[in-house]
Amino acid sequence: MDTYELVTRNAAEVVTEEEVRALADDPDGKRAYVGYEPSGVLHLGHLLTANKLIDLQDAGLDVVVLLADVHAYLNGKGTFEEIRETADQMKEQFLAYGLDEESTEFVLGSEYQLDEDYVLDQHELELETSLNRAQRAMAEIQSGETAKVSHVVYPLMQALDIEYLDVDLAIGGMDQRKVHMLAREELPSLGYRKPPALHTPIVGDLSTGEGKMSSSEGVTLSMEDATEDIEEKVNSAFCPPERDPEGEKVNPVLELFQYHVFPRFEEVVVERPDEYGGDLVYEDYDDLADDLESGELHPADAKGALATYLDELIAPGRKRLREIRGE
Ligand code: NAL
Repeated sequence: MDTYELVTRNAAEVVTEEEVRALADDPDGKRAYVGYEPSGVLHLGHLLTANKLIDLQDAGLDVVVLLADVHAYLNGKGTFEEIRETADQMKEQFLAYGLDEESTEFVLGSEYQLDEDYVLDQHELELETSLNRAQRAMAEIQSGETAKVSHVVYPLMQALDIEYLDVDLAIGGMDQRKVHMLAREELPSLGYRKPPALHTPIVGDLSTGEGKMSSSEGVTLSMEDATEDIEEKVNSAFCPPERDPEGEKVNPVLELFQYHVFPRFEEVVVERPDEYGGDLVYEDYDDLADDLESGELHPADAKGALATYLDELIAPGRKRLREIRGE
């Protein structure tokens, strides 16, 4: 796989292909970043962007992980102290998951977001941006309840962070795209660069295949899940043998294979007794998806293999979390 392919595989959107190609052609010393509101436990949504960070490290880029404590505070996630405490746990789980320690820099937002230079730039962005624009940028991030003034400050700070962390590529789920578009439009008016961005897909809820999978709504998997929890959730996951004719519902079992399993394993073995045709071995996601659709691969067998691989991915973080908690 060439570097550009590795950098962009499984991306839902690349902004722009030309800019990202230039980075892939010369990755040495280039920095990509992603930000997370600190939370005590990582779930599959975090791991999907983490897989992209691992791709980028394999491609030779350095990675910056922003533990966005001030953003979590602005988004009503708890007291500043509570949020701070979870940031370190989050870092430990990312490292256990497989981010390369040498080429990953973890930064707390509050390390620079309260400095005078930053705050004055933030206020300039506030002056440059309409309320409507900032609200639209935040619409997919904020989860529902009445918008507060903090919710329009949030996307402006997220945009400004791209400049302050001196990064060459912004990574995020598709729910972050409007913040990145705002950054591309507004940062140049402060004399800063227009940042390239790469967006990962949002994986549907495990039980229905609809909406976004997150810890707050629907069924997801997290670093807290025991092997049996993973088996149970995967076994009850929505997995229609045919693709939805209207194309509306996605198949979460296939999505998990595509975005979580195949990027991290050379091959996927689906174990089957000899009387059902024996083991199936896949090196490629499309072959597995084709077999599921044709009936060659039964959903129950696919789910069994999926649970095994997901458990293997989650195991090191689960162990680390238990150590941290003294369990
Ligand atoms: C991501 C988040 C918060 C702050 C950031 C700052 C810089 C870069 C990325 C950032 C979290 C993200 C979310 N908005 O919805 O999870």
